[in-house]
Amino acid sequence: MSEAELLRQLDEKLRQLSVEGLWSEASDADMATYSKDPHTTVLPHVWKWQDLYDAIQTVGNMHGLDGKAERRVLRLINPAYQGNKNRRQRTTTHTMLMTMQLLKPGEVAQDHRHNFAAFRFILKGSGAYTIVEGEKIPMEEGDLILTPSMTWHGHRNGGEPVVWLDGLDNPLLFLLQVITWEAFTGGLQPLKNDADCVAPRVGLARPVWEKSPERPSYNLRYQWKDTYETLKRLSGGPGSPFDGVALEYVNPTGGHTMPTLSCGIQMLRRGETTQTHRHNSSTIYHAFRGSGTTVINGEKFDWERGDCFVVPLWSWHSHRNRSNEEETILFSTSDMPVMEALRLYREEPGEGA
Ligand code: 1HN
Repeated sequence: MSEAELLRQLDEKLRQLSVEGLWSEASDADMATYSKDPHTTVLPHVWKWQDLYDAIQTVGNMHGLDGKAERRVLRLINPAYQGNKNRRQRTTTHTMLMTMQLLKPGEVAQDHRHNFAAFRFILKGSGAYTIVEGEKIPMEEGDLILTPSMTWHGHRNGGEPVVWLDGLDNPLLFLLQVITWEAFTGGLQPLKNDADCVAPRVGLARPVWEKSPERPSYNLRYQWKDTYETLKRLSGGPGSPFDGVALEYVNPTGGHTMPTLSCGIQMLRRGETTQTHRHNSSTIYHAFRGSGTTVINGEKFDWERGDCFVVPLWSWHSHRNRSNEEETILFSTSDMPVMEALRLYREEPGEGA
């Protein structure tokens, strides 16, 4: 018997024993993804505002929230994951899911909680609010609202149709096989007294009778007027060479927005082009104001107001505001806190940076 045939028989026997030699073909293919640089399956992609907005309006005109779905949500699927059989693996990046949600006047999105973290970034409309752990959080354009892991949350709308983006870390928790989800039973969650809310504990003037371990580990609402004011005031300074006037939404201790997700907002000033860099965290962007071009591994991706796009991990990228008249503002979310917590975070400036 030839050596190849002997090996084939051995491999077959090993397969039955649920073991495999590092010499087998399958392992060879696996080894090809080991290299000096990280290997990602995430593809860069742009989702156009008009396509998403038209689709969510169409669904909104077709049915209400009762029965059909708990949330009227459109999931942004990375082209690389479009073919995945399991819906849980049809995600925006390997670690994050971004969705667009529409809540119409008078609608109630039922309360639930889960161990995956989520946030909302409000795009359009006024008069809706989210209840997080009994705290009523108004949703206004440009606000960032968090629903950290295991917080009860539901949405209500007493105003105009409201559209927002949700960002979630559920693909990561799915991968870790630790996902949990539960519905709130017995109607709607009750509202808390003001004195029990997070909001009066996370500013720079805080209750003296509460010490750090008792303080909330998260903020719930970052209002657009404050965020924009900060951007404007810093816009006369140098900013980051890679991101322009870039801010991270921090938690009350100064750490990342949430343990698994960082949220950011950046202004690219008129005509501003950033320097190229790369890092092993992935980012999902939303063009909140203005228009621009992001070069990802040498390929140009144009985006306009309202578009969303993905920059996969370890890809070289730089941003440009295409307008010489208007500032551009990008909202973003990234899985950087995960890499950092695991001591895996790496970043590199591009040539000439
Ligand atoms: C979810 O619970 C919300 O609470 C939005 O508004 C989007 C996408 C996947 C899984 C759960 C929400 C979601 C979601």
